[in-house]
Amino acid sequence: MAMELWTWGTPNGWKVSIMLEELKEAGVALPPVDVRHVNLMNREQFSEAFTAINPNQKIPGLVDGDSKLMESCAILLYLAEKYPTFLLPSDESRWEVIQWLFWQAAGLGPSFGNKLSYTRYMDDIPAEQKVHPLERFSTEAQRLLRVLDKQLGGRDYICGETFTVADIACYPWVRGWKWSKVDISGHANVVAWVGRVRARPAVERGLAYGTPKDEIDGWSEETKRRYAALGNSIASNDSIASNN
Ligand SMILES: N[C@@H](CCC(=O)N[C@@H](CS)C(=O)NCC(=O)O)C(=O)O
Repeated sequence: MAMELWTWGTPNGWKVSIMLEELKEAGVALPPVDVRHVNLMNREQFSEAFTAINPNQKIPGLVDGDSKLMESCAILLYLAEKYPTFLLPSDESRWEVIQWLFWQAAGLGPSFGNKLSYTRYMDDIPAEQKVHPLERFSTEAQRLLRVLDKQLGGRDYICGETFTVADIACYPWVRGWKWSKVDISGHANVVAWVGRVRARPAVERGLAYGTPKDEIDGWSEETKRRYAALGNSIASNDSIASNN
């Protein structure tokens, strides 16, 4: 029976699509995956069909037989437990991986996500009301990057030499640093890790769910025009180091 992945091309969605592709790359014979696109621009996350799967009305959602799952990191754990591989080790390092997974869910994701929202999407809020949240989430994102940079010192991946679900959870947010305007360039280990993770074939395939292949690393002119036509402003990337 096919699994259903309800998703959209955003960081929390990419966590699950990267996971599915990494499992395949690791030799797991997955059942067919039926990808259902939940268009956030059209507010499809609030549809009855999606709400029945994810009462929190945020992508991703996974349906596997009678199981309906929400929360990207819970879905990563579900898939990792159902299909055991190096992505969630079974030795003593398992809890190190799980703690970094929770660190992402409770810290990195919300900070980058909030910074992104105030930087790019909340056009209806007066600029002066954005000053405090931009400062707060920017400062916290930089603090978290220092933690990640230290953890990555002398390691290829977050929990050592092996790529795990902790990397899968953190990468999609960090890779979008130009979009969220969270400058990672002062964190050399993080910059090297982003390049290392991006080079994995399964990561490339996972990022292509819901995103044209030639737009994985940047929007085409046509997509920029489409977003602009919908009334979304395309802010420039020139001021990444600022809190805007
Ligand atoms: N904690 C949730 C967060 C999910 C989330 O915020 N998804 C975003 C896309 S990255 C979303 O659906 N946003 C639409 C909305 O907030 O209405 C998870 O990890 O799954």
